Amino acid sequence: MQKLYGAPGWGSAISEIMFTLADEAYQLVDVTGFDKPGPARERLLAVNPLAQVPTLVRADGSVMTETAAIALMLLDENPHLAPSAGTPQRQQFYRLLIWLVANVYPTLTYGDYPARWVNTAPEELESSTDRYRESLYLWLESQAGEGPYWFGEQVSLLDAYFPVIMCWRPRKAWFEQHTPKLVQIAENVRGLPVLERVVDANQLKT
Ligand SMILES: N[C@@H](CCC(=O)N[C@@H](CS)C(=O)NCC(=O)O)C(=O)O
Repeated sequence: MQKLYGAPGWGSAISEIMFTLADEAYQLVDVTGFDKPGPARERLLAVNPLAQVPTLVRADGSVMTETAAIALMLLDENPHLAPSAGTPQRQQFYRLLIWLVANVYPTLTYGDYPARWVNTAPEELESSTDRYRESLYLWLESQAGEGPYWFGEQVSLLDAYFPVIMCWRPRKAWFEQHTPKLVQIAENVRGLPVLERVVDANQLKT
């Protein structure tokens, strides 16, 4: 069976939601603590030189990373998990999927570990990336529709991001104040009965 390297509540939770929506089995390899030196990091480094989660090792031994790439891979076999090809909504699906990983995720790459990237004033890098991320989420909120999911009644793989990012900085109180539509989508996704196990295992009920 394919193995998903991850840690509860981390980016691997996004992939867990995607796999569960797609009804595709995986075995979780818990590498909690992988962002510090130690056996968990060594285990992850053996399959991904970036030492990031999610990292997926497919049944044939090939390695797959990147939440957006995993989403597109799953979409091949599960076309119902995105708006139909050729529609304006499908174009937005592609756009926002890549937008999230190209813009929001790097703020975490640099902001979560500022001392990795600068020798002086790492706290400035942390706070500037935090502020930038907030501005990104405000824009995303301005693009959101009325729900219940991002593409209305249709649950898509894009929805997998919302319950997880709500648990990260700028955290729940900020999201509730500034991005109520994103909060509502996250809540609706969390409430899908099929996701109950994954939501609990990743402690996504903030
Ligand atoms: N672009 C990647 C980003 C993955 C990523 O940065 N994951 C975080 C955890 S949420 C991580 O592994 N951080 C540790 C690090 O960057 O050293 C994706 O979309 O999967």
